[in-house]
Amino acid sequence: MEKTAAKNNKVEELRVSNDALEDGDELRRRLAEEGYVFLKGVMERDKLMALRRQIMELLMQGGWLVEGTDPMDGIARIDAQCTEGDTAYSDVYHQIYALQDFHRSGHWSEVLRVMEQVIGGEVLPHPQKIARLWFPQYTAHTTPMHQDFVHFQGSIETYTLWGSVGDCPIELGGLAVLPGSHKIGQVREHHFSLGAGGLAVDEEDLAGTWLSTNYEAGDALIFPSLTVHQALPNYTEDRLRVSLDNRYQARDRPIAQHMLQPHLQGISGFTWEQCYTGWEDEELQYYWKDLGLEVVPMSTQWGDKGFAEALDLARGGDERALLQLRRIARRDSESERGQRAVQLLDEVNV
Ligand SMILES: O=C(O)CCC(=O)C(=O)O
Ligand SMILES: [Fe+2]
Repeated sequence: MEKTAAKNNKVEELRVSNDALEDGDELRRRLAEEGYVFLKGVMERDKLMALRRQIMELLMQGGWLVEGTDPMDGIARIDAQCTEGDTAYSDVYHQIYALQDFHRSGHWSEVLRVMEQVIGGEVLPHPQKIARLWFPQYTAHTTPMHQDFVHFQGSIETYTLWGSVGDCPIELGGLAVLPGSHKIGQVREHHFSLGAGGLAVDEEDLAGTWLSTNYEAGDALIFPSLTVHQALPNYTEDRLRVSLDNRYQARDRPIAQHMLQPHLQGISGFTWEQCYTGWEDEELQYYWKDLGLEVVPMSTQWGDKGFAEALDLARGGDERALLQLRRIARRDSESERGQRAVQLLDEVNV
C-alpha cells in the first residue's frame, strides 16, 4: 500500500491563523493545541515569483523542463525524473542551492517576524536551507508520513516553515499535516520508506483527518518537529512542484551538527565554499559561526534502522527497497552502505 494519502481520501482544509499574526501567545497556543499554524500571504508573492524564475531557469538549463515552454510553468521532462539520493538530482539541486536569493528567502524580515512570534525570542534560522523539486508521475517518491525530528534532531522545539515557490494546488502535491499528532510528546517509530527522508511512521499508528490546502505563493505552514506530516502526491500530468522548507529555533537551544551543513552534502560533497562562489556579497555567509551555538552530534539511529530494514526487505524481493539500494549502490559504491547495498544486490541477483 502506498504510504501517502490515497487520491480519494478526504483531506480537509487547514485553519487559517492570520487573525493571530501579531499575537505570539495565541500562535503558540494554536501550535500546542493543533500542532500547526497556517498563515496566508505572509511572504511577498513578487519575491517568491522572482525566486521561482531563477530556480526554473536553472532547471531548464539542467534539462529538467521541456524546451520551448515557459520556465515559469514548470513543465517537467518526464525522462529527467530523479529525486533526493540520486546524483542527477543533487547535480542540479546544488546549482539552485548556490543562489543567494534562495538563502535570503529563509531570512526575509516578514518570515523572521513571524518566527519571532512563534518562538517568543531570538530566532536562529538553520543554516541548512531546503528546497524540494518534485517531479510529476513519480508518486512512489512522495514524501511519506513522518516527524521531522528524526531528520533534523537537535531541539524538539524546532519549527519547519513550508511554503510553495509559486502556487501549489492540491493536485501538485503540497504538504499535509495530521493535527494533534504531536501531542504524543515523543518520537514515533519510523520505518524504511521511499520519498524524502526515507523514513515513515505506520499509518495504522495514526488517527484523524489530514489537512492541506490549495497553497498560493506566500502562504506558510508552520509546525513543530513532532507533528506528523506528508506530502500529497503530485498527480499533475507534467508540472514540477517547487517548495521551501526551512527550519527555525530559539538561538539558545541545541542544534544538531549536520544542520550547519548544506542539504544533501553527504551525496555530492557540496560545500559552503562552493555555495558562496557566485554571491554578490558576504551577507549570510557563515552567519551562524559567531553566535555561540550549542552544537550537538547527529544521531544515526533512525537512518541506520531504515537502512537495515531496506536490506531485509530487499532480501525478500521488495521492489521499493531494491530501488533504494540500487540508488545507493549507483551513487556511492565505496561507502559502507554502498558496499552493503552492492553485496545485497549481488546476493539477490537483480
Ligand atoms: O515538501 C516535501 O515533500 C517534504 C517537506 C517536509 O517533509 C518538511 O517540510 O518537513
Ligand atoms: Fe518533514
